[in-house]
Amino acid sequence: MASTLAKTSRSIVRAVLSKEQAEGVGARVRRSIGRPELRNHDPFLMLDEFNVDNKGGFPDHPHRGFETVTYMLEGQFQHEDFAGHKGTIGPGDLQWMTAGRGIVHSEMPVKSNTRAHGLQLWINLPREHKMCEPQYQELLDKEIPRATPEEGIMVKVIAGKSHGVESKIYTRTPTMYLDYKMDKNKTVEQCIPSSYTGFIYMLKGTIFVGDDEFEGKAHHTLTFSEDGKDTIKITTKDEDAHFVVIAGEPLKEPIVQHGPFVMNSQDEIYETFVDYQSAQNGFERARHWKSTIATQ
Ligand code: FJE
Ligand code: FE
Repeated sequence: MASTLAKTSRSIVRAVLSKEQAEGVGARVRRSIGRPELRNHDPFLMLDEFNVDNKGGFPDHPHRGFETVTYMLEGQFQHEDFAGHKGTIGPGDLQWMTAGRGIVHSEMPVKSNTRAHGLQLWINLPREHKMCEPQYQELLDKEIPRATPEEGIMVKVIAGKSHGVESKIYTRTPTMYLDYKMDKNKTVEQCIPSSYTGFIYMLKGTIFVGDDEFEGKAHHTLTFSEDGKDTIKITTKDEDAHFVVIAGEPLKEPIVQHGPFVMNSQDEIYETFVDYQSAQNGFERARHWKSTIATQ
């Protein structure tokens, strides 16, 4: 009886290592969600841990139908879009961009810095929000609330809530995004809505997850069981650990992706090509636009 009562945590159903690959222009990414073994982890489309030196980046490119969430770990990144929205994000800062009906932008490291390191998550939008007006939600490191379940466990609450602390990021697709730093020899239980799919992406150290203590190491994605349980138990042993917990409500809608365009049908993808090429229906400003940051 006691043993069945103790089995409250979700478990890890798979662990996948992300090796570095080339992406963008001269950039290196470790692709988590979106790699062949981890396709369409509804509602998530992609998670990249990126490393870009001052010669590389992600010059002028479009998006439609989803959100890009950029979270910086080290260094500085500049962005500029076709509507004149421009800025720099540094270590610990967050840019939550809803592309909606259309954004064309450029994402480049600040040239004087040697390395920009961070995470970019792509979250799919539900049908009724795919063509919404683009929106940015930007938070500096110091504006992101922290939870400390106990000494030696620090959680930055990027989206959703943890241990009574709630983020003010508005999510059109219900999403939880937590940045955990745990000292060695700690245990924490994190609530996760039972309908959410989720995973952990490991940045540093080793953790042991669930009642059977599945071992997870740096650069691995650990996907959660979908068993209706509403917590995940995480333990550290002889190493400190740094990881993100990402979970969300699956949309359960058809996904047709063509690179940076993610819609519900092939027809909508064709319409998107036409809209982008003829600069209409959200891409008006794409005509003749060139960023100033992609070419120094
Ligand atoms: C993109 C190829 C790309 N991962 N991580 C194709 F590289 C991209 C793209 C990114 C990206 C940008 C940042 Cl800042 C961080 C990334 C892929 O921009 F959108 C397509 N379609
Ligand atoms: Fe982009």
